Amino acid sequence: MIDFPGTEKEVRQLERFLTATENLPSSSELDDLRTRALAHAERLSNAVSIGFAGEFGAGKSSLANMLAGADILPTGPQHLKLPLVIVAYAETPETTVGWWNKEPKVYSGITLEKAAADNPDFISVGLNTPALQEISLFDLPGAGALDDTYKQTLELLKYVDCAIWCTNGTNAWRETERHLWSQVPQQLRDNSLLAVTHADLPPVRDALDRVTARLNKEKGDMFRAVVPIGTPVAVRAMEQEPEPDFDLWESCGGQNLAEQVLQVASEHRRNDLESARKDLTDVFLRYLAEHTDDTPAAEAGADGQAVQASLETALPPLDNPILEDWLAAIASIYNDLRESSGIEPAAFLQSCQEIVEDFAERLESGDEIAPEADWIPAEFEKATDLLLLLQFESGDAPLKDAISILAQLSDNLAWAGSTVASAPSRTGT
Ligand SMILES: Nc1nc2c(ncn2[C@@H]2O[C@H](COP(=O)(O)OP(=O)(O)OP(=O)(O)O)[C@@H](O)[C@H]2O)c(=O)[nH]1
Ligand SMILES: [Mg+2]
Repeated sequence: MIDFPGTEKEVRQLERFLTATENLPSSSELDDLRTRALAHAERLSNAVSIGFAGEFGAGKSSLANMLAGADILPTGPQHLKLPLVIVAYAETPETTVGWWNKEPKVYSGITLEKAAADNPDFISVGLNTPALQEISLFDLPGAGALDDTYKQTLELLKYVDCAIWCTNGTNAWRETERHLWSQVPQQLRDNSLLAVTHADLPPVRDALDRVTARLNKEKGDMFRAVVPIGTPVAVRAMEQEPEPDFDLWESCGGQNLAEQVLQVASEHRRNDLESARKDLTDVFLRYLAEHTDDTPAAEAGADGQAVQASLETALPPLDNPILEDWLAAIASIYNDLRESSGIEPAAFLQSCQEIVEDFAERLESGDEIAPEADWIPAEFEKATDLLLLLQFESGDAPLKDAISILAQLSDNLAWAGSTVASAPSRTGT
């Protein structure tokens, strides 16, 4: 199982940095930092984009449909002429018609034909498929060897984080494809796969070992991996009733391809997260410590851990009574844990649960948190249930889970409580 890392916490920390520096006197250093923080936040808020590129009819749209688990993109020889089509997440199905230099237009439902008639630069199809929250699919128009479409492919590849170059296995990885791909930046090549399509056709299947061996030798640093795939067979395998034919899914290359795509995308996300975290601790917080008064970070010095620990308290505006009460409550159970070596895990979990339950009740009134944080009380309710369930598990894992639940809730409160308009009056001053 490939783990796709969440980014909510880092995005909130970046947003807090941006809020905290909003009214500081402008300087070129601060402007640069704010631009950098905004870029991190945008990157982490968007899905990782996977581009499907290749020559005409190589099997790009079929493969994108297979990964989307839906027959959205037209395939085959006489289909509608389409520009770049993005398949992305949306709460309700919709089709956005986009241009590089003017406002987009949105139609409800999936209407590729109507969208194409507007002659757009790109079309974005929104589907309510949870996986699309992590990964969006960019189906590029086919690249031709002898015309300008190959330049268009190179241009469009600038918008994707990772790419799958589709090459038809009957005549795989031709000179024209090599020529185009040799102009792609190394960074994208490091995040790209070479998919050998039509691997289900007998002539390709029979020569597959030889072809993949040749491509693996030739690929050098141009692709991370070579992945053969018989797309229609993979689709058929997944459509079997009452359950997918997993053996067929594996033997036609579907399983390997899906895993490789997820792997590339999750690694990309992890790298983005790491670079954001590094900037948060090494740059953004340090800047705040130097340019604002009275933040704990001012004394944190070079100690990375102290800096990280103070992130939660230093970044939000400090007028946050519910967060202060919460942190005091948490500190008291951590103290109990530290002082009594023989404390039972179940007893610790129960204390956590009681505190979370108290705060869930306190949050219900809604007047201690910002109106846009109205989803936070439900998070506390859910955490109460989870902490109860953890009491039935054994070993150290439930304790670690409980601590990360508490950390997540602290983070929620740091954000939710710091923006409440009524907070100052509640202090009684
Ligand atoms: N047997 C077999 N047929 C495939 C495979 N992949 C695609 N096809 C077929 O090849 C034809 C072209 O596939 P598309 O997915 O439309 O290719 P494309 O690269 O999107 O084409 P353009 O957008 O026109 O450049 C269709 O008839 C597909 O059904 C495959 O792995 N095996
Ligand atoms: Mg296509």
